[in-house]
Amino acid sequence: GLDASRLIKAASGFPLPPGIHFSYGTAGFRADGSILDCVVFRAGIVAALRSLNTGSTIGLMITASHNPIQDNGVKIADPNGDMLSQEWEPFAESLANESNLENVVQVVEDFMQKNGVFKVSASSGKVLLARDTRPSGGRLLDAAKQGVEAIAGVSAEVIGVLTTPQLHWMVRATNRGVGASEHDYYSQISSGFKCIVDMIPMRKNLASPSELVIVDGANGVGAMKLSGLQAIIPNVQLNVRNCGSEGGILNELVGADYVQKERKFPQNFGHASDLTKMCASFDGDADRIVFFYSQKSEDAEGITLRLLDGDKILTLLAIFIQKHLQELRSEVHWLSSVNFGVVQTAYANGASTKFLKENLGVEVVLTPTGVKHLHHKAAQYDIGIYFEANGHGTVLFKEEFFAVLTKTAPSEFRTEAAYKAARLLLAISDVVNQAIGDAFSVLFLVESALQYMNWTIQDWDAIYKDLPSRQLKVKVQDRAVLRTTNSETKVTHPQGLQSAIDMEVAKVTCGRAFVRPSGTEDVVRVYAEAATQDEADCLARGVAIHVH
Ligand code: 16G
Ligand code: ZN
Repeated sequence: GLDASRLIKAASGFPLPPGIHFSYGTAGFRADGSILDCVVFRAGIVAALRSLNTGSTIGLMITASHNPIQDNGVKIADPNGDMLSQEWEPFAESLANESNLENVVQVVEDFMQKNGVFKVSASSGKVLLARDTRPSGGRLLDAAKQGVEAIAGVSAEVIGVLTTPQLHWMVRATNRGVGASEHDYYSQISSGFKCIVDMIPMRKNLASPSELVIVDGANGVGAMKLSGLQAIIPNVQLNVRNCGSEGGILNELVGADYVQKERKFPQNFGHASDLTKMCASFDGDADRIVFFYSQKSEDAEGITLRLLDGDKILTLLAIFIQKHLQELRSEVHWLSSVNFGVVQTAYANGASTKFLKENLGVEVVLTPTGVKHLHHKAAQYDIGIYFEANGHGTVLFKEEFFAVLTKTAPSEFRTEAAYKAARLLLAISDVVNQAIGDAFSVLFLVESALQYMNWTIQDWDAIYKDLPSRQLKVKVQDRAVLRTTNSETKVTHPQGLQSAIDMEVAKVTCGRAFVRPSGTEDVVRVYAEAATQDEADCLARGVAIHVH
């Protein structure tokens, strides 16, 4: 059972700030770092109980991703390295908001009873804890540790500063019983990358030993940790900018979120000397990445940004993976039924979805916004790829299919090409982070795919042309009034809103629009796309008026 006096004693050190409601949003709790001690302490309790309940190691990460430096937050990683089970979210939220200490014990006991926390599980548990580079991180990590240790039988292992995906990867590796150190993480990515590059059929440029990628580190943990890979990755030369030194501030005018939303160069980019070179931008905790390059233009500055977002990344990876999968399917009859699918959200540019369906013939499904939704859907395929347009995504291999690839003897593949395809897919599975989207993994997977296919970033960009789009946010009295269905593509409440949107859409060429309540801000978001930028802008404005 629960040691109530131990819990109360520990909890009394972390009083709840009055007058604030903390909600477990799309990706955990987030707020100004100065008011989060109590919430983080209690998230430590949740992680400890989850560890007892699953009999596995759990992760707890202190980060606020792309938010400003003074913010912070906490997310919990489940045994497979994915996000905390949604069934536990209401518990995490009610625990975080309980103002009476006696009731804290009651909330925990009720939940434990209901879920048989101690029945199905181990008598001891373990939680791995890490944080990004935010100044409030050290103090909050300690609060989380005390929360974990408030539950008897659970130990806290503080790893220190990591990217979010590194922590998720370690949780997954620990529970699979394989090497789970930071060094193991780097060597898995680099050996997968080497394997892909070694199999490149013909190299165009044997004279140039390496490709240059310029990285925007968002002045965060990604810039700092990338050096661990830089040292052991062949064939890629990295030039990392916005490392957090030289006065750069985390996420301020830098990072993937800034580049993708504002369509602007991050600081220290956009120089004439960078023209046409491949650039990549991480977000503050390095679980997101977008690519871009600079192109000569006629306007005042003379240089414009060409963005390659999550949809373009997804499409590139789908082309690369499908090529090898087809080889396998056609040569090895018992693999002919292996299925492959991609997962997007309503924000995916219509041109990407059309290309995936019509040109590649792959199955495309939509889910609501939020990584957990996409991840679970992608996990249903033998190989599933998911990406949000904002650059969060990864590739998942179903356990059974992965086992077939690893266990089949070379002779059973019949042809050399099929054997090679199997090895390539295995190498891809090493480079990707199957726990969660990972800027490092995606950076090197994209780079290896481009090298393999002998493409430049411009070739990649030309796969399809994005439809012009516009996003707006609208302040409303109560965004909870708005309800959606069909993966947020249609509104059900308030009544009449969907038909008003339909009327606006009909006014423009190739129009598409939807609205949804934000999960992270007190606003309603509007998305519109159409054949021209003017029409997309006009459609977004028209829809926004109906939302008010
Ligand atoms: C969170 C989600 C992200 C989503 C965004 C939408 C995770 C790890 N992050 O940042 O996937 O795109 O919320 O924000 O799930 P919104 O609801 O405010 O539009
Ligand atoms: Zn992030």
